[in-house]
Amino acid sequence: MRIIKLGASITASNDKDAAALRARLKESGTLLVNVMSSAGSGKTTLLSRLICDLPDFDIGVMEADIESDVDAKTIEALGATAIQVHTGGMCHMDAGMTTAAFDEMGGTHDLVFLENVGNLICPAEYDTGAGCNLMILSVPEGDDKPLKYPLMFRESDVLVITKTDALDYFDFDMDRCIERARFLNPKIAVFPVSAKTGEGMQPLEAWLREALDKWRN
Ligand SMILES: Nc1nc2c(ncn2[C@@H]2O[C@H](COP(=O)(O)OP(=O)(O)O)[C@@H](O)[C@H]2O)c(=O)[nH]1
Ligand SMILES: [Mg+2]
Repeated sequence: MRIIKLGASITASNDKDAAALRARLKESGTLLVNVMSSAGSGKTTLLSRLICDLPDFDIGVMEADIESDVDAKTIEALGATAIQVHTGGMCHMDAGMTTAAFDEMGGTHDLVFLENVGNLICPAEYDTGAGCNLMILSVPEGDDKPLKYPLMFRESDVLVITKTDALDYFDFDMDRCIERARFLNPKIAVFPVSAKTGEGMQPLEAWLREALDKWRN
């Protein structure tokens, strides 16, 4: 298990670093998916399910956390390449940090997921160089989150609404949530899923396959 410690990029322009990484990823045909959500909403569980459901893809995962290596261990146990990134207290990954983590991971992969630091604020403010931003909102967090964290919903290409197996226990109005998200970002693709039961995963996986095809063409 490799753990690397990274501080904020000292490069003046994060956007420049992001564009450079994206160009490299395009060249190598690797789709980098930046996964963002609150802590505990289900990022690692969703990634674990995707790794098991997409055995034909070579998948790498960069786990960004302030501390610990539990998520990287979970991912590695499933047979995917995992690297744990310690952000040195930073609440997000920037493009320089993502590039360093990607270089450290090495190898060639079809899909690389960046499990960003858990919060709905800072990660939305930094372009990591990813080809796709995927955000997760879980049912227990509530359907009002698009109202409170609009930038995250605006910056995301995909919204995964997870823990749908818990819908009976929470006052979560799915239609209202999707309407609020689409008001902020009409183009956002929305997938209600349960990473626990597997319900709803198939359309999300089909979307990812298509996104990889588009990235390569
Ligand atoms: N009921 C239910 N629980 C889930 C689901 N996905 C994740 N969890 C639980 O939510 C908690 C946090 O999940 P985790 O993947 O570690 O979240 P992360 O911090 O965003 O990576 C764990 O107890 C998971 O078992 C789901 O689809 N349904
Ligand atoms: Mg996690």
